[in-house]
Amino acid sequence: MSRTVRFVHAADLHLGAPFKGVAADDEQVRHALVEAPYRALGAIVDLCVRERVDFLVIAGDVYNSAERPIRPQLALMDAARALEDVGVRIFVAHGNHDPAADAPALVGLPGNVHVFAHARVDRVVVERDGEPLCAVYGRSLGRRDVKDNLARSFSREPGDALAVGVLHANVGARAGYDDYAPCSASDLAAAGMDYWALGHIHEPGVVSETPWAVYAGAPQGMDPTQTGERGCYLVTAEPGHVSAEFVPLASLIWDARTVELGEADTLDVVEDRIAETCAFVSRAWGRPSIVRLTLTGRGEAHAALSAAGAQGELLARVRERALGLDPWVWVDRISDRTAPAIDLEAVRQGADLAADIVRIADELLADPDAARAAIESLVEPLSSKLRQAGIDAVAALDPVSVVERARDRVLDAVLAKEGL
Ligand SMILES: [Mn+2]
Repeated sequence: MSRTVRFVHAADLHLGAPFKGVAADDEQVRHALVEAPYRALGAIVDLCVRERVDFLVIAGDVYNSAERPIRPQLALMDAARALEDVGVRIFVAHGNHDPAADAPALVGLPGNVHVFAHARVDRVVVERDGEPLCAVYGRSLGRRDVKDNLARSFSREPGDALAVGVLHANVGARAGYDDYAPCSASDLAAAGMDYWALGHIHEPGVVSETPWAVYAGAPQGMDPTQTGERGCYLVTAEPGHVSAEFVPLASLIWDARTVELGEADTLDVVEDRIAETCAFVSRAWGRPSIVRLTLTGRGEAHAALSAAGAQGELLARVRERALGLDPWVWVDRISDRTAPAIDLEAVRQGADLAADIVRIADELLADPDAARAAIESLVEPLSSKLRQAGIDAVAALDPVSVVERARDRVLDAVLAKEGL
């Protein structure tokens, strides 16, 4: 009889999250945002069924708020019933968003659900064919701002063939997250678990492999900063050996891209460049996505974008084009970080550092042989090695464009320092 345990580790579902900070006036986008956490829960259930796992653990923040509105509670009940039908148990530890104390239970949960207590660590033994298989230890946060080190209250019993710990905690004082149930990786190691199923940090990631301690991350990115793939972990464990595989499940991807507009001179070219980026995002994820764009580069586009009303029109037009993609892309925001084109003639007339740079470049541009010699002198220390490798590093270069690019790069740095 196999002693191998398989389970899904999820966390931070935030059912009922309002998605603050996104101004999506498109009905399709708003609907996708509201539904995304529920779709993630549905995808977790599908994964449990497909992989025929023994159990599911949810390491806190199942609900987005302590009030726990009715729809999130019904959604968890539906998920639990679906898993009860296939004999999968669910272990839930509450987190800082949905602390265990004062939780109004408006909906009854089926018998396959175990919610961990908050006053102490609970231990539940999962059996197979009447034999103990794995002990699951867990502790909920009793209130939002728990400052105690709860990891230290966990301790494996000597007879456990396998032990899994479930906790919503900030391990290693991770910046950007509230320091609730703070603990260190060595506190986790001291408890003797084979696998720590952690919640709280929305970025998925492995904290340690000895023992395994993993943040599942939110299965659905919750705001524009939670970019990229999100999901949960599928864990396979037997005494002495654990492996964990990240499984992507988000129905909606947050993305942030930079659009370089150096060569773009007019607004229509800018629009096409942005549309190309959106088409790339659509293809890359293969799912609906919400993107924040930053426009960069020095050139004529800056003047076009600075014209009255230009950015509002541009946003409306690219939104419409990106929503027409399949899968669609919603452009949440466009930030203009472009800089004005450099008026070389005006700089040349000056007597400052920028003028010196332009004059040195002018001399090289007037004499392409001198430019080529200057570039050759740069690679001179490597010339014999390059020859041995059969590479002629200079022949393929156009000295004029090398000098122009170098000039513009240095001027960019100088002018940026002067705030231009
Ligand atoms: Mn959370």
